[in-house]
Amino acid sequence: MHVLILGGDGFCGWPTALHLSDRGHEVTIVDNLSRRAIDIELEAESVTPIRPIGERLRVWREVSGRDIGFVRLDLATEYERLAALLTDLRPDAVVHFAEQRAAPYSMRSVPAKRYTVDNNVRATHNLLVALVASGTDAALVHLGTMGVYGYGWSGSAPIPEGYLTVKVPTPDGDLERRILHPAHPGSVYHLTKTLDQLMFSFYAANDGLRITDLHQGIVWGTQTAQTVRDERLVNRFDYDGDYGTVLNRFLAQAAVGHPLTVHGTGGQTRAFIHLQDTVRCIEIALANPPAAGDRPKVFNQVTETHRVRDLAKLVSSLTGVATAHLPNPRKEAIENELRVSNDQFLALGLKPTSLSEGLLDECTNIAGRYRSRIDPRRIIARSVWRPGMETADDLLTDLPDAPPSRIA
Ligand code: NAD
Ligand code: USQ
Repeated sequence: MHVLILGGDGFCGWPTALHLSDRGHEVTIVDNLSRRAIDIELEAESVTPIRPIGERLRVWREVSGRDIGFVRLDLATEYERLAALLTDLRPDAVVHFAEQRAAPYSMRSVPAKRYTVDNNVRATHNLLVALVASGTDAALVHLGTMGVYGYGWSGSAPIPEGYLTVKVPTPDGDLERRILHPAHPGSVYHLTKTLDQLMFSFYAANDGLRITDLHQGIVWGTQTAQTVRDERLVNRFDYDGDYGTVLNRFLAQAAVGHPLTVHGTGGQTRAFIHLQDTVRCIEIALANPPAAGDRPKVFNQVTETHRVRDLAKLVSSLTGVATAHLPNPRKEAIENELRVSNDQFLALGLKPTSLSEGLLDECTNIAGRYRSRIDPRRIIARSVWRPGMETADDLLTDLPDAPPSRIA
């Protein structure tokens, strides 16, 4: 199968490209390298020393004997080139990762809010129009987010996979309808993912596009079976206040003895998945597309749920580093329960990697090994959800020195 990986230079896209190439698929990466440009803007770097895309691809050829194509293209602004590419390559499948994906970055300023909406909405819409206009009959798999459902909305009922059955009272009795789960975005970034969902519903119904939307939880971990094959294939690991996600951030903080930055009480419960399971889920989704005319298929791509303060406690117990409760820069529920249905992936053969299996390896082989690359000034999250919200800068100066990390 020829698969286009849009956003294939990124944290999830790069290991997916290698995984699918290793499985014998023909792979072409499309990326505008905007994520690398944002690193320069934020003066923050991946903890792991990621190599330029050209070198990554040469090394993959050396270690696997397989070629991966690369096209530098901006999906949001280069529609004609995108349509021509689809006409030229006629891919069997397209995996769409190519969006600005950090909630804090999307809230940091007016230009960042506008960029996130312009980039994400236009990228997705250009792709959908181009698939139709070029007559490309490819299965489309998109990386969405658990955050489209919001947190705390559904009480103790598990969050269903994309759709909800509702009863509408009418004078003639109740009508039963299956509707897209109501959207409760918690950031401008998450808002763009809810808009993506509507676009998918429309193009599936109107044009018969075959679309799968993966509502993914927070991805943790860095490496997969392919990225470990040569140090020059190493995957990205973000730890900074905008792009670092909570568990990876705690691991990086522990590696340099920085107190673990729990926002508020740490009562926020979120869904997680290991990167190795992400690439496997995408392979499963590609093998099980909906039929033309079906509504978009939605999978909840998560394997575990955890409360933020419990993650901090776990990392603290592994490393000896203390926890700090900081003012929460976000506008989110202080505490929430979260139960998520993920039956479809389990039924299709996913064998989840648990936190207990992979965490120690991450501590030592990634965060510990590359700790000299961590800049403590990039750790505190400074993007605030509302002007005037308190940030942790002042408070941190009052913190006692953390005991030294036990990471070797
Ligand atoms: P990332 O920022 O590391 O990768 C995204 C890639 O897309 C980058 O290489 C970037 O250069 C590229 N890109 C962005 N806009 C583009 C455009 N207009 N044209 C071409 N390329 C463009 O992000 P990631 O962590 O790999 O996330 C990938 C996808 O998965 C995102 O859509 C994100 O919303 C989703 N997701 C990620 C997580 C997570 O924890 N990382 C969790 C749930 C969902
Ligand atoms: N948090 C802390 N301390 C930190 C960082 C985060 O307590 O140092 C808290 C946040 O306040 C939040 C939770 O941890 O309550 C999760 O934050 P996060 O930055 O790990 O995740 P989030 O902003 O939700 O975004 C990430 C990815 C995004 C993806 C989303 C999946 O960046 O691309 O869509 O996870 S989900 O959360 O399921 O919507």
